[in-house]
Amino acid sequence: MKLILTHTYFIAEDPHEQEVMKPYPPLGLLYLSAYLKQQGIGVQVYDTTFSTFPELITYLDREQPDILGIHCNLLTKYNVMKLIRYCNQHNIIALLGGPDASTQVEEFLNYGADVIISGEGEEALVSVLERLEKGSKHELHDIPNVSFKDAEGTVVQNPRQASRRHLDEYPLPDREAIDLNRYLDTWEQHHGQRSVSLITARGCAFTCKWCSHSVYGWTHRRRKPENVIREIKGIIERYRPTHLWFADDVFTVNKRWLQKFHHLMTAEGIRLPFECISRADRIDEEMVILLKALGCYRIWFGAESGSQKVLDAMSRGVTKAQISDATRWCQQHGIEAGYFVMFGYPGEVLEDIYETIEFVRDQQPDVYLTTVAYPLRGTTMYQEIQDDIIYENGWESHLQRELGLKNRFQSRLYNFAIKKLASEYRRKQLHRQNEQLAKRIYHGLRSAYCDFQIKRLAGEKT
Ligand code: B12
Ligand code: SF4
Repeated sequence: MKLILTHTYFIAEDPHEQEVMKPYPPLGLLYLSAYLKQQGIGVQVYDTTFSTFPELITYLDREQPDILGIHCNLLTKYNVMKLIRYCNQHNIIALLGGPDASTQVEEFLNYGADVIISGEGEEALVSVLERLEKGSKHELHDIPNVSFKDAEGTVVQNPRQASRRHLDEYPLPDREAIDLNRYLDTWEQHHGQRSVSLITARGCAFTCKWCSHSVYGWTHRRRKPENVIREIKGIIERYRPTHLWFADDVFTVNKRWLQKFHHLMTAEGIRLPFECISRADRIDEEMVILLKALGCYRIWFGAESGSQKVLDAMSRGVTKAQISDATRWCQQHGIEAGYFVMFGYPGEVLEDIYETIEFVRDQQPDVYLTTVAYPLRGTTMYQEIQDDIIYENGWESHLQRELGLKNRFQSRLYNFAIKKLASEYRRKQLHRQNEQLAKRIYHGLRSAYCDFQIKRLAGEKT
């Protein structure tokens, strides 16, 4: 049976990414492709990032697969739905996987998907393909992590089972299955760098309540440093990158691993600029020095909130003092500190919002990104506030991040909070540099205006 894997994320439909232009390929699909090929199963990957929906359809019309494997994440649901319809009309088995499919099994099956694999894909996918080759898509009862409809049309969700496979047993991602140079060229054109992403681990055992664990649960498995270095050497030889991104949830989670990785990379004479994500409680000054020696130039921290009360409510397990220390170590040793900042977590009140603004302003990370919290299925946050979620229309007409929450401020208030933060941050930066009085005055006025709006909107909850 002919299998095509795809993902339905199109830069052409993403105005935000069109400004950022730092695309990365769908690593999950590349891992699946490598594993299938290793098992002697034929597969093609259609990478949609630089394509369009009509081009994808033209390709499918031409290739006429028997099975279409679709990666679903939060942003791509509507396109996935369109593709399910296409599969239904063309007698193609619509097989879904990835984080968003894993938590909306019933809805996707009722919409027309044939099979859903929740969690890690490799082994379940091979079992499903073997079964489809011989039998029916309605008889998959004994394959863990698989959901489908039986012959009577009843949704069957087989039990979830975490993979115990050591990650080094999996082949390296099949980057040759797609045109990776499109990514590298885009990076080069917009940022003067050629960047490749890779992962050294799967899963995260920490308990931040808003974070999706739909694929790997609360498990954590790391590759051996030797195996990672083999991949890096191959990437360097084949793609000549000038930049790497370790796309792990928490790259610095294991100090001994990092020490060994540093030792081996130094012995190999490999040093490439890279960025990664850490946690302020999983880093110390010695690790910052090692990271710098390895080429790290930016570390992202989930600072999230300047209110310890909110951090604790998130079950983040990090203190403000730890975030402060980590920021200082990074900046002292020539690494940029990046923050993820979250507004609107349930229970956050106006004082917490102001504390966050002040905290980020005073810490002066080199860069920061903001989000307004949203409830993802399967998360503890979702379970805790289920009754507060506002479903205006049916499942088909919203993305999970578009859901409103009762007992929270209006989204306009958060927009002003984000603007106020930007002005406060910039004003402090200019003040430190003792520069541009006119701009400082401008940001002071803008901040005061946002303040006025925040206080005006604070009385109106959703
Ligand atoms: C790297 C990363 C990014 C990168 C790169 C994305 C990319 N092109 O790969 C960037 C920064 C761009 C990004 C952006 C976003 N991300 Co992101 N990201 C990640 C991260 C940290 C790693 C992804 C990865 O490579 N994993 C490793 C591979 C091997 O695992 P995998 O992709 O899950 O694939 C396995 C299984 O899912 C399954 N599988 C996957 N696809 C398929 C398909 C089929 C047919 C089958 C059978 C199986 C299958 O098999 C694979 C191998 O076992 C994950 C968290 C995580 N640890 O996975 C979050 C994560 C995927 N991101 C998430 C989110 C929310 C986003 C954003 C929506 C954030 C935002 N608000 O903008 C955007 C969406 C961007 C987009 N382009 O669509 C959520 C997804 C939640 C959800 N329900 O969808 C995650 C899970 C983070 C979290 N813990 O909450 N992200
Ligand atoms: S936010 Fe980061 S540290 Fe927290 S659970 Fe998710 S991946 Fe782990």
